Amino acid sequence: MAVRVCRRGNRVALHMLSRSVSHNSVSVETLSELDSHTHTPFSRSAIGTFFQERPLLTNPFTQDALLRAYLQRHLPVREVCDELLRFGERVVCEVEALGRRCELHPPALQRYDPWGRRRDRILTCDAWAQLRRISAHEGLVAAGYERSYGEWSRVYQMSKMYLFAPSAGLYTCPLAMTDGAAKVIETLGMPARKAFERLTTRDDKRFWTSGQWMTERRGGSDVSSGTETVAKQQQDGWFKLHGFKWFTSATDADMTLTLARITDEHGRTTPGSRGLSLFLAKVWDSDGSSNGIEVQRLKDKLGTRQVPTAELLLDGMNARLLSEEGRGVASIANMLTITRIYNTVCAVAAMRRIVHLSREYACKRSVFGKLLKDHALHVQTLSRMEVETRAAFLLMMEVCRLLGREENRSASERETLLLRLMTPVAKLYTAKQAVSVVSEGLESFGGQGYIEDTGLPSMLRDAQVLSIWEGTTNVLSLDVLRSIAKSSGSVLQAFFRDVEERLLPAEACPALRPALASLRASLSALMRFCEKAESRPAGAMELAARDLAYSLARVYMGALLVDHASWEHATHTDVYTALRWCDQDLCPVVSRDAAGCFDPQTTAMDSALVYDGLKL
Ligand code: MFK
Repeated sequence: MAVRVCRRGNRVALHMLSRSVSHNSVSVETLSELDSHTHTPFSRSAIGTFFQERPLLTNPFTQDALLRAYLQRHLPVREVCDELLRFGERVVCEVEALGRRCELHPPALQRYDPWGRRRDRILTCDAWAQLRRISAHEGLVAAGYERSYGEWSRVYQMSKMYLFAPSAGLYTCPLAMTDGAAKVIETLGMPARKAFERLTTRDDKRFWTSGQWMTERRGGSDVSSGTETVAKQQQDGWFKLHGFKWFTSATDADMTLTLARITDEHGRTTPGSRGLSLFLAKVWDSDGSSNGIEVQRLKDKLGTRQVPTAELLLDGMNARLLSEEGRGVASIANMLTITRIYNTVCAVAAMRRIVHLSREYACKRSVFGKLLKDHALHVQTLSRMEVETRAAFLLMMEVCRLLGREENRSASERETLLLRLMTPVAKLYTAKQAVSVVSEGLESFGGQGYIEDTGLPSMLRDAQVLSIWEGTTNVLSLDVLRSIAKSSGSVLQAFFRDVEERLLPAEACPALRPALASLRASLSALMRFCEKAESRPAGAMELAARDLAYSLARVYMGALLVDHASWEHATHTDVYTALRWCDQDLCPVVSRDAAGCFDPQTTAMDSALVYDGLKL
């Protein structure tokens, strides 16, 4: 057997050449010629007879015991169950293949037409268009606004999204921004009713998706000082925007929300957050030409290759002012809440999908004389992935439930505070879990997990973005501090009360005692840590921000698992999950504090360690 390498452009094709040896004569055949020989005994023995069965994707709704139990407990409506069962089937039979096609046929930029005219067309594959149609018909955004299930509408909508996400080739990205834009328009009192109707319709001919253009070259996190785009008011009241957007996701969107600084009659702008206003603009005109936008290039990304992400020069883009002047960040924050919740849903869905495939594979892969599922150490690894996934699932659902209650105007003050606090906590924590669980999942397939055309590696690439876009882990940890400061600590009081109440029913369940004890000890330690916050030296809370956010996440997830395990129809598995979750360090901010990690001198030590040996 020999290998011939052909180079065409950047693509390398490997051609296997088979040498069929008959005594002294060697003849060289191509692979296609070889195919016609596959029934000869010799070629069969060369290939071998064993072929590993691949992991099979089956209906993700029927496979998900916790999703079904959660709905049975909180939303026991027959039609919801039937709908998710049907949709789960569609995901397997239709969406999965479309998502894969999007990965294999990434978008391209057609900058010029054959006659040299500038076009700036973003070309996406037919599968991307089909996912758009399915999203509209299935009401993946619309369901959040139809509110057919009252305060449970977001739980219903996000259950569907959760089934859709891991198969959908990142079409959840435009859907997240579309939902976020609808939320902003609704919160601002419907200043753009027609756009809202298009964003939330089930009619695919009328359906619009939206972008969210916030990131400029000076900063994706520091939006307030990094935004250079200016908006000049025109005589008709509209604005022309000039600037450069460095990362715009799903740039094939129909419209976008974006931030810019309004200039006064002398061309001056107000610096910082107070100078930013929110604008709505159509991206493309009806003839397909862009609205004063030049697409500089498409980004060459590690993952999310299915999604067109572009650098854009705004060169007189027509836009209308959506927010009050200077209220851009506060107004777009409503979009961030929605996209961060979508991020959470996608993270949990990615974990669920890899666990689904890993456990299925373990039933058919045999090594060292038995199936993987009969190797206790392998099953222990899968079990740990399952615990992470279940904890993340309950946190995701709780945030969706809180959002639904707020939108249905049935949220208590405590629930509103919890939604504000737990949105960044859920986003930052589940994103990190997803990278870790998906990575572990790939390993459970051995070398096959590293092979591109199994479809597994793209799951890890796509998971990696979850902790980056929509605010990195540290930026969101600082957002947690912002929510504490802005509410004068009320978000923490809401958190402590909520956890305490969730633990009460578990007292009647002796099996949960170790988890209960661990959670109560962690909660008390966390309260003491937070009480001392004001007396800490300047900068100490910022140093503690990430560990604080992790502690809030772990304690809350533990409380949700214990709450679920105390339910009258809970299973032994539910109790076991809660116990396993609570045997970790639930409150790293307290243990790290005890180790002196937030003392003033540690910053100098951290810096000395990081820059040890750096030659400038
Ligand atoms: C699969 C799903 C994925 C979704 C796909 C989406 C793809 C799109 C990709 C992207 O667009 S990524 C870009 C995402 N960018 C970010 O997430 C920005 C990250 N940076 C931050 O979040 C900063 O913290 C922030 C820009 C908000 C800081 O801005 P400022 O101006 O320094 O914040 P400031 O002054 O603290 O707050 C201004 C106002 O906003 C305040 O309100 P008031 O004026 O009424 O006091 C804040 O309370 C409010 N605010 C800020 N963050 C908030 C918030 N309100 C509610 N929730 C928040 N999270």
